[in-house]
Amino acid sequence: MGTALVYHEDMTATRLLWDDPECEIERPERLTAALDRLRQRGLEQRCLRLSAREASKEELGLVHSPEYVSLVRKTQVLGEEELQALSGQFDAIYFHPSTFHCARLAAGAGLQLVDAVLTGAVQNGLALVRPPGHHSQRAAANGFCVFNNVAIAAAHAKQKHGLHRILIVDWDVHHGQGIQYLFEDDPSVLYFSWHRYEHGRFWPFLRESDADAVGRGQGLGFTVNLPWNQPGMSCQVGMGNADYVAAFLHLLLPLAFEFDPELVLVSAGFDSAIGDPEGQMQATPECFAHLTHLLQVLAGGRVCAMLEGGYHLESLAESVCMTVQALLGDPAPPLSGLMVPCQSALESIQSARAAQAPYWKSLQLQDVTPVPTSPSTHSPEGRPPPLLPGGPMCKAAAPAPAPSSLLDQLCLCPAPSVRTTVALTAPDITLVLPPDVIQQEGSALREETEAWARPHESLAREEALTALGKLLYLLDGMLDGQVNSGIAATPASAAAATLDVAIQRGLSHGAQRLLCVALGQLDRPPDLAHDGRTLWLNIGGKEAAALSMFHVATPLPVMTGGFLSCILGLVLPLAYGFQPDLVLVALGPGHGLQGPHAALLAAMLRGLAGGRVLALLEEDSTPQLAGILARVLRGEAPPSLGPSSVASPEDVQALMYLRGQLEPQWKMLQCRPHLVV
Ligand code: Q9C
Ligand code: ZN
Repeated sequence: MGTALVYHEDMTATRLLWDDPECEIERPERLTAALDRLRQRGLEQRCLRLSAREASKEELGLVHSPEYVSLVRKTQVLGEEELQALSGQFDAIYFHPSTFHCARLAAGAGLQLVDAVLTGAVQNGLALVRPPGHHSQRAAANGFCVFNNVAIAAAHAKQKHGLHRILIVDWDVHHGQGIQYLFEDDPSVLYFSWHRYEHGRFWPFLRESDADAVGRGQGLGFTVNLPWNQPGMSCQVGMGNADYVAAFLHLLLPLAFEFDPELVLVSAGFDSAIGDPEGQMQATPECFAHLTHLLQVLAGGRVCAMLEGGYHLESLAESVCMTVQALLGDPAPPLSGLMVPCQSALESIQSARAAQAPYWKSLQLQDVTPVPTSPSTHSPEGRPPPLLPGGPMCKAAAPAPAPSSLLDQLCLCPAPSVRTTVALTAPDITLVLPPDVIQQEGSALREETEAWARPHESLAREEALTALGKLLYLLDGMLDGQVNSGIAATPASAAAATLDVAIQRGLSHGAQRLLCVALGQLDRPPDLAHDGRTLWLNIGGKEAAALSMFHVATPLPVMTGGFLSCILGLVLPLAYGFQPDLVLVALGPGHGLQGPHAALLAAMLRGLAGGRVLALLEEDSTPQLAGILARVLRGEAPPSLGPSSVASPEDVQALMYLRGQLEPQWKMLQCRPHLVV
């Protein structure tokens, strides 16, 4: 459906006319650097280019007072000294004769983007704007912000499009207190912001930026603040990829799924990226591809991002490219660095979860229930299973590369030109496939296929061999980088053996770390080596069991809420911690997943391994299931699940038990800090 890029060159006009070290970082080159890089990468050309229009007086009036709008209008005719004097009445603000025009274009760009998405002209988009907006208030400019672009867009989406639930994700490194004030009593706008806080010692130094500010009146629980405090000595300088992903998995996304937004607006500031002089954080640009990707599973993929801060031109340009790439549906480059959230981040996440727990069912069960000492479900031996010995991460596996110095490791891994291939035999499959999903004709050589099949009785039949040949051919295409993702089918009786061969073939043909998510009745292949190269995760086992840190089984959750907590609380933390370079998802006998659930799982797993995901289906799966999987694997948004039921007590128990077992090895599972005794 496409991605809009909204821009107008006039927005480069506003600039600082006098000396002010605090304001000089907000300069015109921010826009040109981002746009130039999008062009260089060929990303701008893939977007629907929209020229920004000015927001009208009425539109600005959706969130600002008429007096304030007139005040800003008057700056057009002021001289430099008057501009400087007026600027001094606000905190961290400069006015320029072009400010009014630029700020109206910035707000108008957001309105155009929302209109394009909500009328179905595009799926999503980015507005490249300045001045930024999230600090600006009903009658005040603040922190380089004149009109509150994102807040105006949200109010417009409610008023002109009749929306009832809008999620605003503010990943800028500063607290968007302007947005918070404008919607703090409004339950139709869920506002999430993480921000550098340092216990109140970081700008804008507000008490109401802390985690216990959760909204007022009808809006209680619809303001979510995640303050980043000074990391301790055990941590690096600022928050990094693992901290950001953990905040999404353990705080934002559970609430967001429960909220079930119709639209996601992003206050996309990139001063939260590495290199930024304001934020001093550590997250690399690829992290923004992941954050964007994770948001695209909400609201049927209707995501509108608008630029806020971001003052390191190189970091800003890369991060903008990563965001646009993700919006376009390209697979996200793997994240660099150890995926271990720092203690300070976990403390923040835990205190935000505790502050929000009274208002959100998805947080209640998990945080109220203490970690069980004796699980309700047992490993086959009836006692806690032995976990593999070893250090903080999977030492046996090739460790993820350590982060090298700052920006010198920025690289793009170009997506293969063929995104998704299906190796399916059903004659009516073409009817449900998008036109650019290739239907594979080829098969692996007969002799080779037979050699792989030989150890397995269930692969002796002709249908099983034919299916295996197609699967091996597809897998080779993925491992050689010709194809990004794919779907293969197998007769139900041969599912386990086919999966076994796929794992062996993947490992022997270049995969360093292979994640296998097996749904339904599929056992871990008995001869699979315990060398840490394969993480086996069975969803659909009889009981929750962690037989080693690389062999995890959990029952299939019965309710949508349980399914979501299983994905966000178990599957994705393990997957992000493991950093696979190949993912196999097998829907085996009795998997019981409905299309939308399977699509959500596949869509979220696509964030791993550079999108190299091979889905294995049973031959008698419906064409609809194959179709929906093909669409999410090529980058389309999964359908939204609708309001989610709560997790059943059994689902919660299984998750709690596995967390207790696995947290010491898989740090991404943690959503609270260690207790220091
Ligand atoms: N060193 C935006 O990012 N100065 N505004 C803070 C602390 C003001 C940031 C000084 C920063 C405003 C949109
Ligand atoms: Zn900022």
